Amino acid sequence: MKTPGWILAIVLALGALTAGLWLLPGQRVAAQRQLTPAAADAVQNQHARHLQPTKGSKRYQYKTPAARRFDPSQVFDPTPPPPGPAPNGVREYTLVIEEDVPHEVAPGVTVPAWTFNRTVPGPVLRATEGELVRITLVNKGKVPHTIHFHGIHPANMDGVFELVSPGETFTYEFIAQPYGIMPYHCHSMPTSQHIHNGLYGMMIFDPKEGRPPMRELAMVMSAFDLDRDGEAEFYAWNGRAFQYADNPIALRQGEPVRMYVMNIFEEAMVPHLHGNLFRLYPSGTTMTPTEYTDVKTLSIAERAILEFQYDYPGTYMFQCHVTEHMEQGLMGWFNVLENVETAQSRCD
Ligand SMILES: [Cu+2]
Repeated sequence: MKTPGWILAIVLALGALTAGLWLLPGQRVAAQRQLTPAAADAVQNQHARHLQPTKGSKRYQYKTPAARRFDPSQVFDPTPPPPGPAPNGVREYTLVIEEDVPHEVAPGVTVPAWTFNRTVPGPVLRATEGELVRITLVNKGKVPHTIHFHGIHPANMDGVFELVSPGETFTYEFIAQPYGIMPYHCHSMPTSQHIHNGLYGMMIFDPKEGRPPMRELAMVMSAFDLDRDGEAEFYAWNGRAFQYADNPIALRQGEPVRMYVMNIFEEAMVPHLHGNLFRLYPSGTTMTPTEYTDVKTLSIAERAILEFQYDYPGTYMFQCHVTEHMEQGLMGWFNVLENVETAQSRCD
């Protein structure tokens, strides 16, 4: 009796499938892609490696707004001091350096940080272009420190040569110029260590004529390499990984927002808004936006003003678009609340 062709076809197909299952993984890929077994094994290994979670994502993934894990009282207030003229044209600040201040860098992970006024980053300093800025450094640490300010000022106010010894104070004086976002940080050697330990912050110089009033946010991007292996474990907006994921920032629909952003870590960062684009003012040193976009690569110590408003209510992520940085803490949520008047006018 002759076997029907369709049965033969099934038997052949099953045979081929079984043979395929018995081949070594490398040979199977080789058969599919016509690679040598060695090359196919390399491809397999590559795939296996790419499926591994990153160092940070093994420990944490971003949480939904409901999963609050950071103590709200520990959250760094993203609102900078308000703009406006200083009394008598003089802006005075005192920055106290302390070492080994407990700092919860991620929920449940506390590190000994070096701090200006006990926070990482240090407080946002603000002045109007042309004002005299007077900043007193009090060193309560065990090693010499300085403060180096970005901006235009004389060499003896640059915070590089004068080391302020433990127990001593030093007063810096300079004119706030030009307008823009200026970082400040310790410049004591090894500077990489002093900055990495937490001695950095943002300074905002407002233009004399001021910028249009808006809701304002000041956001420092940084990272923490806890085991000092050259690879950071945590990345953060304002010094704590995931703090604005656990405690979202509430905005109003249609509310104009000005976000001052600075990267103080030694890797490029890419601030990115979801569901929106922003007008970009590089370094904050211009009154006219140069770009309308949703990402901006900030190189080391680079900063920018982002201006935007949300047209639709809802929850939106703001993140670093370096995805590993996002997974390791550099993300948060805007909760955009519906503007009742807007909703009403839409119904009318
Ligand atoms: Cu220092």
